[in-house]
Amino acid sequence: AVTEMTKLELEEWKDLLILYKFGLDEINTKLKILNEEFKYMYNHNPIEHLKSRVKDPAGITEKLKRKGCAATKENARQYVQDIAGIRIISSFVSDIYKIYDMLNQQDDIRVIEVKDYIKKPKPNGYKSLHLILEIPVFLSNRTEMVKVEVQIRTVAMDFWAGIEHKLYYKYEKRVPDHMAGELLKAAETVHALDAKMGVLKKEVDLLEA
Ligand code: 0O2
Repeated sequence: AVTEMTKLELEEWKDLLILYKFGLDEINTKLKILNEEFKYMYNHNPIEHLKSRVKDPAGITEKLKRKGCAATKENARQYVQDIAGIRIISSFVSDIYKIYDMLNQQDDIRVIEVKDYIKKPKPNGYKSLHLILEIPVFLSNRTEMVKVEVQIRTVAMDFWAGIEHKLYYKYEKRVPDHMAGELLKAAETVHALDAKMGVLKKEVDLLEA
């Protein structure tokens, strides 16, 4: 009976979640074009790789609970910004802002929020550029505006975030002090590595110019 219930609940979420899947499809196509055009013009891919996902209903209702909201689809649309999520990994910090500029320029994309955890990292050392975008999805009988959360970070930032995320959940959101200290030191190393790679990239660009 439990699985039947779950199946029924899942059905109810399906029509909402498919909208977010379409939103991801739209942004993914835009990113693919930008990456290919950039490669064609400058012989360099600003996107190393990317991953996208639609949050599952369990994840959405859990987030709503955390925010003190009832688990309705209306609340999900209003309060959960990351139902559709894309994580873009770049080689260089400069690429991150290039991708942001390119998305920001597109007429049909509305940038709702920018959280720059690169200029202002989180106290634990977390770095990434977070964007909440809104994009129209053209359906057979209407147009829906869909929100997509985009996280853009370097390979080094992503390596750090992956480890931190694991520790955070392993220790049930209370990472022991000595480990938090090590993570902060590692975040400084990430910063130093990204800076060094940026300098090397500039030199390579000069050689190629
Ligand atoms: P999970 O476990 O990845 O699903 P909001 O989503 O707007 O309600 P918030 O915290 O204001 O909440 O948004 P923010 O700061 O933009 O963070 C959203 C997502 O960024 C998180 O999703 C994480 O994926 C990632 N993130 C933010 N801070 C950290 C951090 O310190 N370490 C790591 N590893 N990732 C981080 P979730 O749903 O909160 O978490």
